[in-house]
Amino acid sequence: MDRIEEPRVALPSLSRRRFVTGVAAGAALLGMPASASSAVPRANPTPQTLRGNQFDLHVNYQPVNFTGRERTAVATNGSVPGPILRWKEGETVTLNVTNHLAHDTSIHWHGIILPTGMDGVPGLSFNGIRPGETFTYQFELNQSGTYWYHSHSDFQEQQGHYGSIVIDPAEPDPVAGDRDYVVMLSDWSDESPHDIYAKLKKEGHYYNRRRRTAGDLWDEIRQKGVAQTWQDRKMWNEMRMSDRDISDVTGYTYTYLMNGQPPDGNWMAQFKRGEKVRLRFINGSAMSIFDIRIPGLKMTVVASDGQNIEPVTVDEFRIGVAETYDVVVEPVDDRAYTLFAQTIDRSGYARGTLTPHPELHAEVPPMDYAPVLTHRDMGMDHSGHNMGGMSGMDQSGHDMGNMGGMDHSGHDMGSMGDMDRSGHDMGSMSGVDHSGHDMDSMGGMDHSQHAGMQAAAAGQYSLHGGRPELGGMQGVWYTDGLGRAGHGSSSRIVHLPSEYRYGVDMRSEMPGNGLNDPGIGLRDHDTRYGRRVLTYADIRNLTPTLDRREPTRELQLHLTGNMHRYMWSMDGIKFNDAEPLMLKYGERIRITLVNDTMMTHPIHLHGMWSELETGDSEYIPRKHTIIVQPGSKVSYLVTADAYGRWAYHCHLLYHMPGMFREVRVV
Ligand SMILES: [Cu+2]
Repeated sequence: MDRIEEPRVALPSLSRRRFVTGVAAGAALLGMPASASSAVPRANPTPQTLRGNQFDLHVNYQPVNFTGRERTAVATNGSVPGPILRWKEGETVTLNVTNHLAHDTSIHWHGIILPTGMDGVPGLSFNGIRPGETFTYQFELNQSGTYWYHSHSDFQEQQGHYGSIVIDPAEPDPVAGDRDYVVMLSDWSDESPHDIYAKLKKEGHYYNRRRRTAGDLWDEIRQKGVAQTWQDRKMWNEMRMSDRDISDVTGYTYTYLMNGQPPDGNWMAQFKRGEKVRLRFINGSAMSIFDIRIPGLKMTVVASDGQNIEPVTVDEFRIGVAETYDVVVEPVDDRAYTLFAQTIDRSGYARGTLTPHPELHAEVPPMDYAPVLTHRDMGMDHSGHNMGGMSGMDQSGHDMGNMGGMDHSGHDMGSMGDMDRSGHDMGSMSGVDHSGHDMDSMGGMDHSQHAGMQAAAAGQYSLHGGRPELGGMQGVWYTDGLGRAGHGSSSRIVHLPSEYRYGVDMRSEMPGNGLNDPGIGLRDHDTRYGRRVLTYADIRNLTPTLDRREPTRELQLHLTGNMHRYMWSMDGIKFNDAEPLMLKYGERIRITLVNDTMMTHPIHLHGMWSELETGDSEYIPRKHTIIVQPGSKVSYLVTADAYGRWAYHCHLLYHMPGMFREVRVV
């Protein structure tokens, strides 16, 4: 079971010939060195930097070797990542994208504000690019900064179809840098993405090698005795949860890349002492959230998602999938520094070196401790609540692992066993009414008491059978988050009807505020390591908010899922069953996202800015991708200034099929 299977993608010789032809044509057009067209390169081709306003991009199969084994990637102009596209604000760019694959492809220009027909989402924006065809994208650039592009077709992004975009500002750049480097982070697997997805569908924990082991079991028995251990294990198993579910896909299969180089490839950037070096970090991963630091250097964060922010100096920051952060560093010593990007679950890292001399390297630090999920990540923020019935639980750390250490003495564990968990899993956990604070009521919990509330909520969460009609004005115009009486302010929760279905396994009872929280695994880095970690609350736009209007309505969406069945959705409804979210052209709305899962989801709205409400309404940062932490909520403002059909989804590639909505501006 633990063996990594061979990917089923194998190139027939005919395809290979076609691939070679394709690259040769691309090389000729772009003036690439002839060696790039040799059939099997020894080293992986490195991304070129292409400048100007006319580009010919070729999407090709490309042999690559990131792990010691040759595999076939989906490349752009023969490299993974694809070329760095360097544009200029105010210009109109034309991009001819030719598909040399055996399947449809597409390119989405992530974070670029453009007409919907140029956005590159097959089925919403256009029909996709068929094999052998060329599609011409053309749009005007009204922004500057660091962005990226990637396929929006199938799982091609995971296979290498992504690259960086840098748009130089029309006005002088407020960020001064003597050197300017793109640092594209990504994750590569020798397994085919379809195999990975199939394994996750079968077993959501497949790639999680941190689950409790037999050794842990004996330790637990030594500490707590057989009876207690058995009881605790039984509870966790029945909930089908693990406090170690931080990432779905891990270093068990992934090799993490920095500008296309695995850790031992050691991507290098040079500087001279005293120079200001601008590093444009882009997370082009399929599934990996990174925590970045450069031991020995402070980083001044100057831009988020391409937009200039008021500079913030930190030691470490988290970058969600699809986010970008620009930082400036000023090394004063004549020594090398390691660019260190460890994954959120600490199952691996990407790494490179910033150095004054190519032969000078820096130490690679050990990874930090691996985090475990806590009550806070379940949206069960019990601070300020009387934990009566859970009296023995160690609340200081809110460590779910310690939940196993719950002191059940004095409680009737028999009734605990009576807890009706059929089909409820964590839903029933979050359904516990803590106002009673009584383990007996936990045991005797009866969902029938929620029936009235279900009915009340039902009007807002009607479930749709089959795929909705996409024409006309049909859609969901209004979801009033306030309609769920009691949610948020009280400890009693209201269940969605869908929560009783198999697609949703938990619900955040009292979602915390995601702004001040550096996130799981980073919360004690200030006290433990003396590192200042960036939070969303630190981010203020450099220039004043453009649209000062108050939002006229609020859209509240829950990010939902079932880890065990590996189903992801919004409001318990997956994309195929959902109607579009309707926005009226010109209106300003507030979107509040509540994360009812234990995963960190980076949510991306196409076509319009997501103006993150970090506290100062005068300087709201504009983002294209927003992390919503487990058990937390976050809100942002959107001005619906772009007609048409737009994608709105979680940017974790394997969450995307379900955790996706069409947003339609009419
Ligand atoms: Cu997600």
